[in-house]
Amino acid sequence: MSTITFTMIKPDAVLNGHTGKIIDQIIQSGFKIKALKFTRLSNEKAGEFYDIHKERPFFNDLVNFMTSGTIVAAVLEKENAVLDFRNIIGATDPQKAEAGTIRNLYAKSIDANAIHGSDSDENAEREASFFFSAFERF
Ligand code: 3AN
Repeated sequence: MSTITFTMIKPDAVLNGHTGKIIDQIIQSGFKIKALKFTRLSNEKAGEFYDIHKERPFFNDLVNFMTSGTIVAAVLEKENAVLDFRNIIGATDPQKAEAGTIRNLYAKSIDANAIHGSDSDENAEREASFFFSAFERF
């Protein structure tokens, strides 16, 4: 059964011109793009998106970084989408990300780590509807 995941190409990767290569890698890995847009997060929206990390010491840096420039938000569909996508993006810390993963190829540091991927089906749904209406994702 097809399931969805949600991704954002983060400001560092967009700024460094990696958007096209990253989208191509996602498609070549078997994901279907259901919705896609270039956009930018306001402070308020980023705070809401990362609400689960509110108490973490890196929360302010994370919000500042994620609002610093253009991002690319997308809803992706595939069997086993959440886990398969986390496998192609690699570990949160790019130093620990496996060779050939998106973070291994394009990320510079743990905060400027090129790309986001949902961590559960429930969060994928929440995050996708945070950026796209049901009509846009059809
Ligand atoms: P992932 O994006 O791999 O699911 P999360 O959800 O634990 O990782 O963290 C969300 C984001 O917060 C990460 N993508 C990263 O940008 C940032 N982050 C996580 N852990 C740290 C950390 N120890 N120091 C700085 N930033 C962090």
